[in-house]
Amino acid sequence: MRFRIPVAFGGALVVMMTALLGGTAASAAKAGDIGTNAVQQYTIFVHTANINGAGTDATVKMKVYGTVAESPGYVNLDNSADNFERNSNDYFGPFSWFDIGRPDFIGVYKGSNGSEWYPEHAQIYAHATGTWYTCPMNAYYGDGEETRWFDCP
Ligand SMILES: [Ca+2]
Ligand SMILES: [Ca+2]
Repeated sequence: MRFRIPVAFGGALVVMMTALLGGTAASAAKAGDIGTNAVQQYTIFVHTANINGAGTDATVKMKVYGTVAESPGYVNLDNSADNFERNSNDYFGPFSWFDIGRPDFIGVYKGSNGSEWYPEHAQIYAHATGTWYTCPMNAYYGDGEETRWFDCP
């Protein structure tokens, strides 16, 4: 058993690498044909509201709950830009996850290592189907650590 598990995991990694190296929606859709365990790519977008004091430098993490599965834990949302500033559009990823189905709702964590934050909405892009899913937020996060959940209708 100890030998067989890494072999199966290696197979999953090959699929993941193929999806990453292929990089196109077509190759991702092809990976999606394998079954519910297929690795697919997702990009996360967050728009911070254009209101006074909306921006933050705090750590922000997100978990996406789909109709089939969930993203693997809370994903740290960060890139080389100064993220989550007032009226900013931040894109993260693409992330390679096992197929989650249709994004149903999201959990969004904000750390206490930054000021208040007022995100307007998030969007999840499923590369395999070329579909954006919108999750309205319009939420006020205070200075402290907090996790909130939002539907993606
Ligand atoms: Ca910031
Ligand atoms: Ca950053």
